[in-house]
Amino acid sequence: MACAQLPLGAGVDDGDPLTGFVALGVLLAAVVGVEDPPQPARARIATAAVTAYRVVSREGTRRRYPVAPTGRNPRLYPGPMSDSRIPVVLDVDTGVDDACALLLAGLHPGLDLRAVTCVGGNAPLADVVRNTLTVLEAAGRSDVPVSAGSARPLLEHPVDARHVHGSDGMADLGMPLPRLTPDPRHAVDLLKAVIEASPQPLTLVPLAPMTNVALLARMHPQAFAQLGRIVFMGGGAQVSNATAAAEFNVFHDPEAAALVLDACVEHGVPVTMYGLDVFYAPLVSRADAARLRQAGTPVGALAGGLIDFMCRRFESDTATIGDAGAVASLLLPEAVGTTRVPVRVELMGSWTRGRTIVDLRDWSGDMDHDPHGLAPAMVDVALSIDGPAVANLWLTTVMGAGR
Ligand SMILES: [Ca+2]
Repeated sequence: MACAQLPLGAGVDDGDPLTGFVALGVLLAAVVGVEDPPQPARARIATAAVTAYRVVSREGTRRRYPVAPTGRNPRLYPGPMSDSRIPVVLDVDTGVDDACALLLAGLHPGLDLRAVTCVGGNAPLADVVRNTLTVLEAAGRSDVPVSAGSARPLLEHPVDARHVHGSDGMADLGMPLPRLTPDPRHAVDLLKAVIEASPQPLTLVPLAPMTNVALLARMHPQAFAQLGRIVFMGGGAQVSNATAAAEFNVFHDPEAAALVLDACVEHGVPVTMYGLDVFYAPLVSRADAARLRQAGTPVGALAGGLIDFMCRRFESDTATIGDAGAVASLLLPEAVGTTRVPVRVELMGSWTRGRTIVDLRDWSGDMDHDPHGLAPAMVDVALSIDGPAVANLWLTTVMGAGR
């Protein structure tokens, strides 16, 4: 039956006569038991749905955004039918899994990596910058500017996670120092410049404590407002790691995370939280790492070394690609299930500071007697994921690099 894959959300309620007709036709076919249309016809139906448009009001302006089959805005979820690459900027604290994310962002043909900004997190800032340049050099992406940003959180003391990521922050692979050098601009200035220079709205992917992003919001709010979307790795609805309550990135700069969510509300920037509820699901194995090394490429050697390190570190036959999953979600939106719900960051609390309060309640209840009310930040929170699909996207991308 065709109804399981109907693009109903696209056409029925957006007032568009074409998609409305298509959706109605397919619905009628489903009701009367007509067989699935042949593949070319199905493709045309999908194409018609994804290219339909509706007017969306944002910040007092009226823009025309294409409407995806899911009813979601394909500016945010371009999907495989998009003809153009997705312009992205990564903010990183490289970091083993940041390195995995940089490889995917730098190598996948569906992404246009415009810049990378660095912040202290998994390792001290100087190590993060060096590691980031090392990865981009291995990926052959010397064209991507890399800037150093904040060495420490807004209020919290600087800490790192070298006990997880190795003494150099990136698996202690003994790689030679990169020949690439960082852009002299501060990360916030680079972010502003890249955002303002882009003819399309950029997708910003913070994979670290959001100190740089918070500073951008405060120092250059007009540039922040031009962002097309933020997809951040951080937080968790029901899973934590840094403490019993909180995830590492948000815990180490909770003020920055709260400020960024607040700025997204103020400026109407859509925001997706790729947190610990899905973070551990995309797994690659020691056998995959061996295949990567056998590829005989700089990318294969690096990627295989990263996975091997994490397998040994956690005494497991598999390792998560971590932050790379957030990047993969841009390319495989259908593989990551999100729910739009209110989110707050706990800034007080004896034992809960840095926790993301993801409001999963049924709002049909009595909200009048909730003294907190609903959080103003509506966030697309990733709650389910097709881990193998995401892991496979990463593997095939890095495996094919440099051949
Ligand atoms: Ca990270």
